[in-house]
Amino acid sequence: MLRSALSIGLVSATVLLSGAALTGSASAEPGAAPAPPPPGPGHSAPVPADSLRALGDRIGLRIGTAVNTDELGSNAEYTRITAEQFSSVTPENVMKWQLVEPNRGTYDWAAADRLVSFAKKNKQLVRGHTLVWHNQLPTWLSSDGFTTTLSNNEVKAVLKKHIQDQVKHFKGDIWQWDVVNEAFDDDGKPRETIWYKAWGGLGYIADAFRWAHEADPKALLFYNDYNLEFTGPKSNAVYDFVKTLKAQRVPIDGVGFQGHLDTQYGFPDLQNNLQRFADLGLKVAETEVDVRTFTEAAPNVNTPTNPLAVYAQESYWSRALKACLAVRECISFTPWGFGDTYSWIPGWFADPQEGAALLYDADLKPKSQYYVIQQDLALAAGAPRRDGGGPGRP
Ligand code: 9MR
Repeated sequence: MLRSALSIGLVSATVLLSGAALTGSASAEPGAAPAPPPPGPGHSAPVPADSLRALGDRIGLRIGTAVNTDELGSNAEYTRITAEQFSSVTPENVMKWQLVEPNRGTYDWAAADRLVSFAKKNKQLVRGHTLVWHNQLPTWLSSDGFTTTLSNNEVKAVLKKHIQDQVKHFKGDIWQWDVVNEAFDDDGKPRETIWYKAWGGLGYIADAFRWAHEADPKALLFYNDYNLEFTGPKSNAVYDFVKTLKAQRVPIDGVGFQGHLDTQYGFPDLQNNLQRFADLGLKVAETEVDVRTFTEAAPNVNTPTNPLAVYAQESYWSRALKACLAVRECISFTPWGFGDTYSWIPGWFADPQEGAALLYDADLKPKSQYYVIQQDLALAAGAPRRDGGGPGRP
């Protein structure tokens, strides 16, 4: 049913476009609506009524994607899908410290700026990712996130400058900032990163949120991590920690649940975790969802070894979305990219091989997982309407 609705949607978009191209100046008749601009790199395309973004809009839920900025603009199909299907974008890499300040004191904002301007043209909001992390740091600062040649005072000074400069650069353009990413280990202990060591504890996190808030008081500020989906030592530790941040009036607005799921593990009690964090007075979001499964060896890294695995994947996608739908404070649902070719999974989980984790296949064709999500959104009109505001606070 929805499959055919989708193809009808695409057909009408095509008709609309070719009609505009054919009529040209004829559309300048008195009273006629102006022809929509042709889709292309950086140009806004008409949003199909059955797209994920249009369906999510009906209940105020932003459907996002991580974006590979090398493909955006250079790959027409990738660009079209980014514009048509998603109402929020997250730079997969280009706002990370390693990329914005590869040489100390010299910023390169070019790729991130291009994404922000694409988002404006396409009426999308931006999740800024990420200000404080132990990965993808420039080598002048640290090659592993745990050791550095800088003194503790220098580390503190460079983090403050980094946050102030980056948040000011994008001031007014960022809806949600992942201020701090992955500060806890799976056992619930703080990760002993260069930040932890310089501060002698987790004090860097409150400072980071305060500096970010000063630089852009309207941006929503998030703590972001993986495996918060499951109740356990990590999720409990982060829960207790953000509760103390709230008690200390640190300007934290939300918690991001990355949602990197795998069919070999049971589905987490995600809704319960989203709700208990929301009950602390926080917004929540699913920020990096993918659902991996065992796949064949290279070059078929996105072909599941078990043909039945797709049913587990469909179920996990659906339940991950429904957990967000059920929690009013869940303001965005963001898969970590949309084409299996661009996913981080096959490269990272290669022994044993896993892959096929996203909603679109290696040829950028929607998979059955896409249609499940589309149908869930189409049926979600009765879910609580949410208001994530944006950019900035509601
Ligand atoms: O998808 C990102 C990949 O291209 C990078 O090589 C990798 C480096 O660690 O980071 C990936 O994105 C991560 C995100 O920034 C934070 N959560 C985990 C994501 C997957 O590793």
